[in-house]
Amino acid sequence: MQTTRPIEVILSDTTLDKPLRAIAEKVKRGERITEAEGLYLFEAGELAYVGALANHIREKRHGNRTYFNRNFHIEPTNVCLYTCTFCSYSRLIKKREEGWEYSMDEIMDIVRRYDGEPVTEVHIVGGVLPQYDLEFYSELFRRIKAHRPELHVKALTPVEYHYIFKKAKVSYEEGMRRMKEAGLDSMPGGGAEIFHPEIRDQIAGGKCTGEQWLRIHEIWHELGGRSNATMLYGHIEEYRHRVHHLEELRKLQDKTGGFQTFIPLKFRNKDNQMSHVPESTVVEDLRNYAISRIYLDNFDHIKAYWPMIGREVAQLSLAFGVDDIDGTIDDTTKIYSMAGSEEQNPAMSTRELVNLIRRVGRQPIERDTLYNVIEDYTDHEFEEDTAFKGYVSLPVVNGK
Ligand code: V47
Ligand code: SF4
Repeated sequence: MQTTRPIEVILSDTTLDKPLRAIAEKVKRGERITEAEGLYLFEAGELAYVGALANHIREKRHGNRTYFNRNFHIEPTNVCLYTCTFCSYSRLIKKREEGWEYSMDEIMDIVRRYDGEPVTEVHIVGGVLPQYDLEFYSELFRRIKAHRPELHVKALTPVEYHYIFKKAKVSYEEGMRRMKEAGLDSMPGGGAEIFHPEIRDQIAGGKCTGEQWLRIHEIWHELGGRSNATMLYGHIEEYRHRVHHLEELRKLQDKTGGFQTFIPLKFRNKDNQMSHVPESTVVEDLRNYAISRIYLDNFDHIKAYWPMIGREVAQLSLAFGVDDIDGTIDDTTKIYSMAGSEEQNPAMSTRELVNLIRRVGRQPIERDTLYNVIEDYTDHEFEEDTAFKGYVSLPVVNGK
C-alpha cells in the first residue's frame, strides 16, 4: 500500500516553488541540504511534500524494515537538583518526600525482575542528586554486568555525567573511560533539549550546556562508544533553533560517526512550568520527523518514541521518515505519563509491536541496541497468547 507520494510525483508538480524543487532534486540525487534549506523546509514545506522526500530517504536506506527492541527502563530517582521548566517528572530536594530515591539493592531488584525474560537492553536515566555519584554508578554498572553480562546497559546522559565528573573532580575523558570500564555499553539521547543558548538558558534549569552535551558524546564516540541524540521541540523554540540543533548534531556526526539514532521528543505540557504553552499539532510532529530525516543525512535511524507520541502517530510516522519505534518498555518509565502522554502505562508485548508495524505495511525487525538483527518478524506466526493484554485496539491481522 502506498502511503506517501513518490518523489517523482513531487517533482512533476508544476506549482512547486523554486527552492522546494531544488531541495527535492537534491534529495533525489542523495545530496545534503544546507542550513538555509533546512529552515525553508520548516517554514514552507507542507506535510505531503516533506513526507514524500523523507519516505524516499527512509525506503532507500531501510526499505520497509522497521526496528524495535525488547527493553525496560530504570529511573533511580525523580528528585533533581535542576529545574527544567518542561519537566513534569522531577521533584525538588525540598519536596523529596513526594518522589522516589532507589538504593543500589532496589535497583538490582528491578534488574533481577527480568531474569529469564528475553529483554536485551536496560535504559537507565533519572534525576540528578549528590548520592548518585561516580562511585554509585560505577558500582551499579559493575553489578548489572556481573549479574547479566549480555544485558546492554544504555545509561545516563551528559546531564548526569557532567555533574558526577565535576563532583568527582575528573575530566570528561577520564570519567567516560571509567564508565566504560565499569560496563557502560551505550548512551541514550536525553538531555539535549535545544542546544541554542537563547532557548536552553530559559528551559534547562542550570544543567549542562549544549557544547558540554556535544563534547561528552564526542569523547564517548572517540572511545568507540555509540549513542543516540534527541531534540525537545514544540515549546518556545523557533524553527531556526531546531535547524541549529540539527546542524550541531550533523557536524559532530561527520566528525565521529558515533550516533545511531535521532529521536525528536514532542514537548508535553501537563503539570510543568510550561503548561501554558500549547503542544504541537500532529501535522507539525510529522513534519518535524520528516525534516529531521531529510536534514540528518548522516544518521542511520530516526526513532518515534511511542510512549511519548502515542501508538497511532507512531504508525503514521513510519510514512514520514521514521524507521524505529523503540521497544516493549514494560511500563517502566514515568517521564511521559507524568507529562500527560496518552500512554499512561506504556507497555507493549512483542506481538503488539509487530502488529502495530505490520498493519501499516512495514516489516517488523527486532534489533539489539546496536541494530544487529535479532529476529525478522515479517512472516512470523505467533502462538496463541492467552496472557496477551494491553493494546487491544489493533486486531490480529491475517491470523498473526
Ligand atoms: O531529556 C522530559 C524529555 C528526555 C518532557 O536514547 C520531555 O533511545 C517532552 O531522552 N515533554 C528523556 N519531553 C528521554 C529520552 C529518551 C527517550 C526514549 C529513548 C531514548 C533513547 C531517549 O525526555 C529528556 C527531555 O528531553 N522530556 N520532560 C516533557 N514534559
Ligand atoms: Fe532534572 Fe532531567 Fe527533569 Fe531537568 S529534565 S529537572 S535534569 S530530571
